[in-house]
Amino acid sequence: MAAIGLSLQSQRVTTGPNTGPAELGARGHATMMPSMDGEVDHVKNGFNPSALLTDFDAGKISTLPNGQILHEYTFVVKNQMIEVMPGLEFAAWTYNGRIPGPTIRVNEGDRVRVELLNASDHAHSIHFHGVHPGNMDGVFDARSGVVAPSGKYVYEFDAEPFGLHLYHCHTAPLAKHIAKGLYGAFIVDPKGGRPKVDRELIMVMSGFDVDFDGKNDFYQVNGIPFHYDHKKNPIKLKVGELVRVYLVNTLEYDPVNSFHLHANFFQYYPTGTSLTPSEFTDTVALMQGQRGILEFSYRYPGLYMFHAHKTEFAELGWTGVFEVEA
Ligand SMILES: [Cu+2]
Repeated sequence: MAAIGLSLQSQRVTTGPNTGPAELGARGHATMMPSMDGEVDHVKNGFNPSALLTDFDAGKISTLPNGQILHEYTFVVKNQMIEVMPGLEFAAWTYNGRIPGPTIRVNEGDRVRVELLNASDHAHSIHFHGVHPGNMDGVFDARSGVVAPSGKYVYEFDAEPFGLHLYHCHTAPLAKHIAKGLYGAFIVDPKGGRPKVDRELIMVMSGFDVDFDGKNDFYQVNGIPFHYDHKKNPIKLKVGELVRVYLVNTLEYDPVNSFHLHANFFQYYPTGTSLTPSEFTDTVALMQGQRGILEFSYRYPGLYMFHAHKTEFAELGWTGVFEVEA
């Protein structure tokens, strides 16, 4: 965390006219916290994390001559100002105008075709996790899917293996390209699907380095810090409902992220590549690129936090609440 940078930002986002940076710094960590009150302008941002929770995207579906199901997507990458905290804008790079990018969801063995149009002023790519040929990997040059400004590329491959995966830009400097917002979830369902649950949610964990010093100033799921706070937009559940969370860690700069569920335990399926859970727990730690599927239900009504079990991350935005109703 960048203390100096954050105190300067805090002056802009939360404090009254008589508060200067020196005073903020002297008042310590708690008052350096940006305000949790108020909402960012979701309409201007072009996306709302409450909607992203369930925004699974199968693309344009058709059937190929060989009988295979084809899912077609168009991704546009562009420079975009995102209001990440009330009054604080961040010079982001986005896929299709949102952070995280679209949640691609297909079945194992389906064909995936993603056309990337580069409307920004830097070269970008999409690097998918999963199994595919080298020229679909989005890493080295124009022949493997690195796209110059105004250029385009089509990534196409069969979706495998089933599980929870991710995609992100893989253009140098890599950390910056990811941290500015170029990442998203890629779900490959097993043939026949996973067992039915009552509710499915996607959560992509990341951070924002708003002063560009190579350290995160805010942490969040689905793009906006503190969004799912109990005073803002808690996630409503019902007692007894079986909930499945697709959890992806794309956090840059910090080596480890985590997820902790309050007053409950969940079945955990690392990478989602098995239908048998490997752990029954209330906390998981994930390095960048790691992901897993959580399943749980609440026995009692109430407000229950979920957050990074790293206090600093939670206090800087990676926190939310399930509001469980009877
Ligand atoms: Cu990039």
